[in-house]
Amino acid sequence: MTFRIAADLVAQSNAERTPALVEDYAALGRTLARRGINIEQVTERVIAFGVAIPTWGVGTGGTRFARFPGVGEPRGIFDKIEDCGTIQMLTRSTPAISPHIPWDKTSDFRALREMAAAEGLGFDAINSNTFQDQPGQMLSFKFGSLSHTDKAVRDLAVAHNLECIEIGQKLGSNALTVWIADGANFAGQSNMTKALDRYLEAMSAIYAGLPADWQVFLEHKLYEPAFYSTVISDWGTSFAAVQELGPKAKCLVDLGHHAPNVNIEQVVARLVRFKKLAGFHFNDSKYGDDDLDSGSVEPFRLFLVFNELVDATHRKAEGFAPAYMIDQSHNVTDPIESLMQSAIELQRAYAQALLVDRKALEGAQEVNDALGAHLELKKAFTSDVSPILAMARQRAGGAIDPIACYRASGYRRHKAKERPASGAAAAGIV
Ligand code: RM4
Ligand code: MN
Ligand code: MN
Repeated sequence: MTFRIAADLVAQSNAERTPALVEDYAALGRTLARRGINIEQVTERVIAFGVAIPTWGVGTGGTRFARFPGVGEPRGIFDKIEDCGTIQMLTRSTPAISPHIPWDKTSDFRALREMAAAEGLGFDAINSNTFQDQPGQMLSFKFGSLSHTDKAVRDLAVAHNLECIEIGQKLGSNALTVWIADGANFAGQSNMTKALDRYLEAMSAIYAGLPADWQVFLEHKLYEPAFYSTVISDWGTSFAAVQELGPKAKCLVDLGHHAPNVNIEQVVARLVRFKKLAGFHFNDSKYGDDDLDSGSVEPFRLFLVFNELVDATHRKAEGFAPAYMIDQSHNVTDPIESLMQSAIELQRAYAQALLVDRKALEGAQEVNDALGAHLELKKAFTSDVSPILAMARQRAGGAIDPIACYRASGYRRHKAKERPASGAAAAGIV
């Protein structure tokens, strides 16, 4: 038996915190009631919100300079599921995982699905990987995959994506996310038009292999690892591609994949308008694709993104059902703590967006009261919704303070012993 956090520990940790929470929640309820908001309705919606954990996010990330592994890191997909289960147990807001193939490959996908189900986890979009060569791979993706000049390489990349769909079906997923690293480092290196043509042709072969109830999410990225141009560089290219591919293709927005200062909430609004918003890879950034924890750098921007999402729900925008996933790299924190906090920050942005008085906002917009409209957003954004988030967690069976509870459990210390093959534990540091 591997170590699991005892339900008793959560109950005890909650019992200590309940009296203060009840008081804070009641006080916030009264404040919101004066603004015509029923706190219970907000709490219900927060409970219903879920975001998928990326399986690669529970291991320590790394930069192109170094990777400093932590102790007790997951050694494979089954350990990752255990960590994701722990996150879900304490936060109750991460009911799915987003796997990455071949990183999460196993000989027994049925066992994987069963283990995930036992942890209360389902499978969200499956991510393919043609940005690396796998051991023993005969043809290389060094100069591209779906847009490669050599048809044999393109075919290999298509076959990998079709295999991902097959695996996803075994896991109960219903979407494939395709991010390619294809691009160029030098002006003139690649014919930008032909590269896109080749991509579209290869992508339509993948599209043709989608089961009836599946979707494909195209994830654009401005640069890195290609630094002069990338084939699917921006939401414009992504949008044109999904239009050409068909109704099952949509655009995925990774918050770190845009040019600096791009108005991401506006991109979101546009994609909603054209029924092409696939969903998100949430993270935060200061400069580029930093993959920092959600809400840690620009919480107001995150709120503005959620404001568009709540607005779309409020307007009952047709075909609006985005997939929510986190895509982060944890280099200096315990990944489990970062992911729990990130899930909470996403719920926070969502809850704040739910507090926007849409009628008042629209009224101000209609009469061109610029400051009045802005203040409606600010009123919601500056509201401390922490008691709502904590109450939602407690009611859903989670921890009022997930990080305190996690730390008190000694989970990482136990995993360091159970998973000696990894990181510092292997070097005898723990
Ligand atoms: C990329 C992109 C993809 C992710 C890889 C690991 O930058 O964000 O979504 O699968 O990183
Ligand atoms: Mn991503
Ligand atoms: Mn990225």
